[in-house]
Amino acid sequence: MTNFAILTKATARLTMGAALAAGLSAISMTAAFAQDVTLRGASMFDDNHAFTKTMRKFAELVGENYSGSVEFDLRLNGELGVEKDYVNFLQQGVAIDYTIMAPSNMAKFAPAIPLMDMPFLFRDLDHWNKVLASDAFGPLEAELEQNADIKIIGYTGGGVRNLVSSEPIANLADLAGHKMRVMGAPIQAQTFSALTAAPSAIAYNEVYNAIQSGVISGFENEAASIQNLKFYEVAPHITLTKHTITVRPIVMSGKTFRKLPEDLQAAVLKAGKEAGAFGRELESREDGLKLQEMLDAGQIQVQEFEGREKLLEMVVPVQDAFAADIEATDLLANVRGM
Ligand code: X1X
Repeated sequence: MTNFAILTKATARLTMGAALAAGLSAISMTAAFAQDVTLRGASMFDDNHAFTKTMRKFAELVGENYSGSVEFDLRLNGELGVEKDYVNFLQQGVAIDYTIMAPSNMAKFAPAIPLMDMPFLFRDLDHWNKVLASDAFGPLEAELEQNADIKIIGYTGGGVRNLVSSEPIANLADLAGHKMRVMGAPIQAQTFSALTAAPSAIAYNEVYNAIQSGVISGFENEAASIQNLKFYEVAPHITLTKHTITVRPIVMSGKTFRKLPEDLQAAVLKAGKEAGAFGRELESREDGLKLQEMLDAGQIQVQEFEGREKLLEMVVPVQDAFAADIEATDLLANVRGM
């Protein structure tokens, strides 16, 4: 199969998903007070991706902790769209009940939440673990719940985001003017602008095509997703900027959550927390292995970024200004100090 055929299939899957989901008006839960409940989830990936495995684990754990009847209807491969669609559905309480979502894809409703996946926030995996084991992000969760009626029930993630490009990027000189896609939250574009790149916010399901047609020269992503969606076909050069260790909330629509019986709510909260721990261990363990698999298969070329420390210096003022803007200066200081 040619790359073009793969692209056509994958893009059609992701693009049609939004339209399909918008047409689904039936609430996923059979009835608020009935015994049988069906919860619909969504994943942009197939069964091999850590997000999908984490959502399968979530379903299994809810089943173990709840004596009533509950079914899970997890739609894969972007059948229901991409994260920027999911956030609308969750906020409105239609089409899906739960998913895993990048904080930067929820900025539209909760401007402060992208602080969680701001580039260069975490020093290393230990720091990331420490922050996620604390309640440092509590105020951001509260804002999301209040503004968007979306509830964070656990945290997964653990992938390391790097530059992914059609041409090699070795240093700051190569990065200057580099046309790259970033997620929709303003802090993402601000960060990469400060690093002298030329970022633009493009929907995830348009990235492959935009690189293939030369509209952009690359983007940034973690190994699990590069491999799952075959981005290496159009962008085989990985530069190890290691700028983000992902934080990916497992989220549920507040409208769904409130309709669940109390014992099911308790099971969902417990399972969300435990599935998050499962997913964090899985993705952080697999991250390097997946890079190696792609390298061994001749799908990617990997290089270090010369002078990575300089990037850290360049983004600090952007981070400080963002935190001041969302009145989270203390929160940022607390995270940095952990
Ligand atoms: O860059 C994106 O929009 C996506 O990248 C990966 O697939 C995931 O981290 C996903 O959550 C989303 O952020």
